[in-house]
Amino acid sequence: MRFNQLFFSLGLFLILFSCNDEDAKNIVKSSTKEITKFVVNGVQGTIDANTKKISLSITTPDVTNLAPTIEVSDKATVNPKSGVAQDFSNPVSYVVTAEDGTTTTYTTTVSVTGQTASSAKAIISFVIGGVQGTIDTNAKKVSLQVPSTDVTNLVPTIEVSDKATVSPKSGIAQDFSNPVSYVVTAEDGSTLTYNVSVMSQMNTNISSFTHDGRRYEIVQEGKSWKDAAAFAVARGGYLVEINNQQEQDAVFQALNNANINANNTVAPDGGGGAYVWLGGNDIATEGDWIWNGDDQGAGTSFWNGPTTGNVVNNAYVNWGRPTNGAPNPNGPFDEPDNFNGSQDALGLSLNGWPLGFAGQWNDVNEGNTLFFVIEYN
Ligand SMILES: [Ca+2]
Ligand SMILES: [Ca+2]
Ligand SMILES: [Ca+2]
Repeated sequence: MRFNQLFFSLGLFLILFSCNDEDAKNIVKSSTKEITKFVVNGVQGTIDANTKKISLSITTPDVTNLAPTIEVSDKATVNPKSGVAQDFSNPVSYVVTAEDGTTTTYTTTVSVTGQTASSAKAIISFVIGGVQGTIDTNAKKVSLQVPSTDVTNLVPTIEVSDKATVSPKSGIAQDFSNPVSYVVTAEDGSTLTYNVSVMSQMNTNISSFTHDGRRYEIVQEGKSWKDAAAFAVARGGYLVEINNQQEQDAVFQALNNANINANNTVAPDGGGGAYVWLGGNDIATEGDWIWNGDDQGAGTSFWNGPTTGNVVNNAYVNWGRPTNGAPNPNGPFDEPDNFNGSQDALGLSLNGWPLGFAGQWNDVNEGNTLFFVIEYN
């Protein structure tokens, strides 16, 4: 028994000893650790063995959930594993571990073919203190009224098109005493400049009324016709365009209720009477009276010719005349007389003049400093 036992132990010892010896001598573990193939959606990646970079371009626009098929050197492993989905919005690192435990890292970049840089560069929203600006995308203008009296230090929150940037940036305080230019740059580098006008709502010379679902403002601040139109546009409106008797009556009634000091809005060339500006003029072509309250130069014609002219397309007119009450579109009218050859802007009389009654219209010189009425859509 003892003999057998000894032999068994010796044999076990020899077996163990000889195995260890063989391992050490003959088995050298592989240090090879390369990615040999990297495929996403059937597209084979380009593998740079020196820089350890893999790049490929796919047509699928969404790169946030792609599962690549990866092949590596014999006996090596890769992490993350082949077939496991990854978000390729940014380059993804793959660590390859060789049989001998050494590692190397590949960086994989997936791009989307056919995707051109965006040219979108609009201001989508412009907000100051909770007040949303009115954005005119054609004119590239933003206008808003804020409750504060001081506009010298206001912080706007600006939203622009996807992938576009804006300068000055959103959240940066600006002095809005004068319009401020904001440049929006699209992803493709193209730019657009917006002009932003901010006005204080506390402008005490402005009162408002509504008619037929529309808002109007009476501005008791004397301006030339063109300056008045610019002021109206900056507020998001236009000098009032009176299209029918109801609108005429609503505007005239509101003017009568506005406690206007007639001495502060006089047109000397309009018989010395008091007037407010309406949105009509014949500045472009003498005798061609158009509604042009935003002063964009074009508008709907409502009268053609002098006092003996004609209504255009059944438009409403209320020119000065010998009688009060509702106008007869065929006249007779005493205006527009283009007095002194220099009356191209439309005034509504507050207190009558030798050739018309209060409420009626007179062509007067556009340089007069008059109050005015703004209409909003
Ligand atoms: Ca109107
Ligand atoms: Ca004229
Ligand atoms: Ca006149």
